[in-house]
Amino acid sequence: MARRGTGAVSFIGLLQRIVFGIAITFFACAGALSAHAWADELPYPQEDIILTISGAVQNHNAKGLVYLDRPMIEAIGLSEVNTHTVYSSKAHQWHGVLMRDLLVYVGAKGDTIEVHALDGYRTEIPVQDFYDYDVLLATKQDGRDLSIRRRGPIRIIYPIDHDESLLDPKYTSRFVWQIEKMIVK
Ligand SMILES: Nc1nc2c(c(=O)[nH]1)N[C@H]1C(S)=C(S)[C@@H](COP(=O)(O)O)O[C@H]1N2
Ligand SMILES: [Mo]
Repeated sequence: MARRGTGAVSFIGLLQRIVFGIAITFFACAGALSAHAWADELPYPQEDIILTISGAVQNHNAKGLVYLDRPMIEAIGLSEVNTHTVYSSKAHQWHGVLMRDLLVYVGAKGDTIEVHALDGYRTEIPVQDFYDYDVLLATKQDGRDLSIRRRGPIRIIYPIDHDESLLDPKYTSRFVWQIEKMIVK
């Protein structure tokens, strides 16, 4: 009787160990999987969304795309450039994030960016431009946040005062203002 009892206890003990082992394995795998999923996650914007990036992007904060607010864009790292735009009468001081840094942040895997503006304007920009030149996605002009009225909330600024060849219409059509959306292709 005592023997059978011990046998029953050790059988239950073995069962417990097996169940425990399976549970440990399950949680370890689940942990590894969620850690992997987490690596692709970007924080969700806390303020007004001013830019949506979709298409061939590896990092997301919504299904298949990235929403960004001004603080998120600026947190990538602000650079500064002093330059005219195509038709401006004087040079301005621009602050913004380098386009190549923004593309790294979202994990862009493509060679072209389709840029859409609030006025319906749309154009394609080769990613190569962002490695050939310090192209900014500007959030500030002369120290002030860009408003829609002042061609914001964000606009692309090429350093034309530093390289005259950028005044070619091939490039000037890429100086998109009032940007709302980018699609990586
Ligand atoms: N949203 C938007 N961006 C745009 C355009 C436009 O019509 N809408 N025109 C483009 C063209 S063709 C040129 S030459 C430059 C002129 O920019 P600027 O007036 O700021 O110098 O803006 C570019 N960006
Ligand atoms: Mo233009």
